[in-house]
Amino acid sequence: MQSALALLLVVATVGVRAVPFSLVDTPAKCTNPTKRVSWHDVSAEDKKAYISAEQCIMNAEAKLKKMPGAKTQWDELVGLHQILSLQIHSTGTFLPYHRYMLHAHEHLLNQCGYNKGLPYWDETRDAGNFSISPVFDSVLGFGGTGQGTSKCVEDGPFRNFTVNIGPGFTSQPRCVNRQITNALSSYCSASAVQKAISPTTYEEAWRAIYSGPHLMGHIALSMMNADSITSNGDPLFFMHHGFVDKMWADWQAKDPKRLTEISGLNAQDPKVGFLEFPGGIEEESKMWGHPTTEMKAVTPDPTTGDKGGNQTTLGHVMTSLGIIPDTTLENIMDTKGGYLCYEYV
Ligand SMILES: [Cu+2]
Repeated sequence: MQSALALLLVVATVGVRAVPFSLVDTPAKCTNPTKRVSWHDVSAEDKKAYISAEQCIMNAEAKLKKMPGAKTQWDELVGLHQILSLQIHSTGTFLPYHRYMLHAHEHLLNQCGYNKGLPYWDETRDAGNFSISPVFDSVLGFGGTGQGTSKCVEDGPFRNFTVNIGPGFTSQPRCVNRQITNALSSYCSASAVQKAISPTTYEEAWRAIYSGPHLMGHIALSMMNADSITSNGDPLFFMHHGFVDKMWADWQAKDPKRLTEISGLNAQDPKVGFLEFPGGIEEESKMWGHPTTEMKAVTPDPTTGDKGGNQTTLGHVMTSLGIIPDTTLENIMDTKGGYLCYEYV
């Protein structure tokens, strides 16, 4: 009986292995996770390497020719966020998709020679007084608050840099801009984070993270005029979203069952749109317009992998339009699951 069971297991295992994967992402084992370290604790040498890799992405010519208006690889990353913005905000895919996008960003950094773990910004350490944070250093950071009416960042490594995507669903060359409001940054405190990751269901947790420290951080930083569609034009966006991703990872770490727990819509309900704005998509489009025909032509079907339904499932297929291969949501649930292999320290 036991040997029959063993045989059955062998057959089952071989059977699973024999299934051809249509997606290029057969998870390997994660034995030595890379460390994602807060910018405070990154060495000067690694900060320089990260910044110069970021500049390399910004200077690299666009190669996918899919994101309308993109001239550089940075523009392609911003264009990706623009094209998917009505699917990945205020939905169940918000946390997983931004985790996947950090991974796509990491791939571009790797190609530009940066091979350490992705840094992030532990905002709890600067909450209430963001402007003193080392992330705003003009040499070993992202430059400070913007100047003049344009709020262009005029110091630091990105001061002369042009983003060609945005605002909203347009493609107009503009500076990296931001505006720090210290008072609002207190909503990114350790206690605010604890509150955001205290819910017991994924549905409540993503909403608490989204509307809590995630949203408040965006408002406190006002990156790219706080444009919900293209705020990732500011490289600081990825520091903030590492912080957001850590919140999800910390929530998941409280119970192993949470590594398979997913729910929520896979695209915005047009009547609701962004949770933080009233009126739904039509009303909100007065701020940033509509996706253009060219954008619509490359916008993925948000139900792909979700059996055609509007609810996010583990089978949900995430695409970066070619920056990295498509993958399933299941593969990115665990930051140490093999497809991904990192941890926040
Ligand atoms: Cu986003």
